[in-house]
Amino acid sequence: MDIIYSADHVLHHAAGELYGGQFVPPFECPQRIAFILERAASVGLGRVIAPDEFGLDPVLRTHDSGLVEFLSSAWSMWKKMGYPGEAVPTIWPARGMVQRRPNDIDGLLGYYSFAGETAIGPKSWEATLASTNVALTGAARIKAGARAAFSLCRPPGHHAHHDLYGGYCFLNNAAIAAQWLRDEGAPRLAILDVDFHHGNGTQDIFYDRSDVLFASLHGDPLDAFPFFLGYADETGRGAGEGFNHNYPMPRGTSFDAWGDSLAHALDRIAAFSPDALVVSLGVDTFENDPISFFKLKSDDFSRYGEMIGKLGLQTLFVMEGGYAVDQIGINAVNVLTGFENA
Ligand code: 5XA
Ligand code: ZN
Repeated sequence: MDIIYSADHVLHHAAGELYGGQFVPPFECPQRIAFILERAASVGLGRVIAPDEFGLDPVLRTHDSGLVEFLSSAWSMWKKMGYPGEAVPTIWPARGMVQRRPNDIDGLLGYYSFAGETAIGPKSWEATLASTNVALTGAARIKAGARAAFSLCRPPGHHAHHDLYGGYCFLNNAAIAAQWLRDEGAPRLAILDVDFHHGNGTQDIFYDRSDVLFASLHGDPLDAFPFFLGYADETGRGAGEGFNHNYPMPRGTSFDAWGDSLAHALDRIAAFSPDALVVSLGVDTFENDPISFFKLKSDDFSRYGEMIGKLGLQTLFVMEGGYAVDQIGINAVNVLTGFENA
């Protein structure tokens, strides 16, 4: 399958994130993508293709214009304050406070985010747009009839809500790609999120809709980021009731139980009979991932790629998380070769 890739992802390279009370090098780093690309080349996965430019219109079909305007101007506002470091939020409109958009950059960072680990640097916005173009170019391959495409996105996207960023995500690449396919005439889309973390942003974006089914397999939010969304009883709202499926799983989950959840989610997707499938592909379910708690082994990624392939749907894979950098290439590419061998 074709691999869509932009070297501009390196423009976003935060100096650090707050983790465990310390400022540490971010787990979400440019080397992740280099390892995946290298592994894809070594197994001959497919051609590497540069993204096309789609402009902001497809982004604004999915995201709030206030968020987009904020993300595009946050760095210059931050620099005007004379701050020495990167732009990170330190205050949020929490319970009991007013949800009112402030003027000041420190207030805006909190207003438009839901978590504090995602630093904005001088070129984060450029990298974000490139990542979204990578996803959209993959979607265009699917529209053109390709059986599958791999959008090697970075920064990732599945945590980004309609009007919130966080969890290393600024714009929701998978959601934007799915909406674009809808707008280009596909009546029904399914999004399967296999990242260790719940795809809270994707859920938020499609929660009221029956034309995009969302299924997410993830660490139980009682114990895992993003903590405040991703429970099994979140099943959709209004017209969207019954089109949102969460599979939270406990610490130590291995492929036996994880694969059962996947089989269940795939049955639901098959019953929905979508025109195409978008997979939010995070490989932080791996047993050695430094910030997650599932126990999948490298071979398990091949097994589940094959399960997804057996659905027989046109499938766009959109890269999300995965922080065991030494094995990220093997694990991500195992999913894709498993899919192709189905
Ligand atoms: O899928 N999401 C992630 O891998 C990022 C989690 C960020 C936790 N602070
Ligand atoms: Zn993740």
